[in-house]
Amino acid sequence: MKVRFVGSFLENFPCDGRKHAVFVGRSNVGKSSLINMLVGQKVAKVSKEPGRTRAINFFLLEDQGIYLVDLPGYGFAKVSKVERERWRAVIDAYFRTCKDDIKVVFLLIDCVVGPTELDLQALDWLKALGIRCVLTLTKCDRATQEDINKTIKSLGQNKEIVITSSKEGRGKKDVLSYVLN
Ligand SMILES: Nc1nc2c(ncn2[C@@H]2O[C@H](COP(=O)(O)OP(=O)(O)OP(=O)(O)O)[C@@H](O)[C@H]2O)c(=O)[nH]1
Ligand SMILES: [Mg+2]
Repeated sequence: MKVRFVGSFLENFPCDGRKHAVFVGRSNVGKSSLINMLVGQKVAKVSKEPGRTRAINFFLLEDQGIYLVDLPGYGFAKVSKVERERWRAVIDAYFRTCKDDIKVVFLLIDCVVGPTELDLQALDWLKALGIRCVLTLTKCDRATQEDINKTIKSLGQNKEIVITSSKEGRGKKDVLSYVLN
């Protein structure tokens, strides 16, 4: 898949008529890893240390003309209140200005941890904006079937759920079908 890093943005986001597929979730949940797994290249920076992605990173699928958008993670305790507020403002500005370009948001949830309070708030907020959300369970290679069932159950009647492991390539086809179709 031909993919190009377009840039890191805090404002003046590339809203140019191309569709966006957006990856959202708490710090360290595996957003950047999932993007790399989908495109089959290490384009997004992955780190063991949470809070690695510090701006909104755009990657362009060149043949399809679709942006993959990697958001900074939320819920990272070590980030100061001021910084947290700054991220919130950037993310808010992104969704409000680019809303009509967004095709789908993948809200990533760790399979073992399950949905956090912040995940559920993010889901409500995105739904209120009328944005399509696909709940994307991550790191399934670390989870038992019981963990997976429990997490799915705790998501209630949310219908669009995909199960992924960036480490093992699981869920690639499912996620790509939302991105491309
Ligand atoms: N076992 C396993 N580990 C994973 C998987 N996906 C990501 N990780 C690990 O989880 C850590 C965080 O991954 P990232 O992709 O950087 O997470 P992120 O959501 O982009 O984090 P921020 O940029 O800080 O918001 C890294 O150590 C990854 O190697 C997975 O599917 N399985
Ligand atoms: Mg990241």
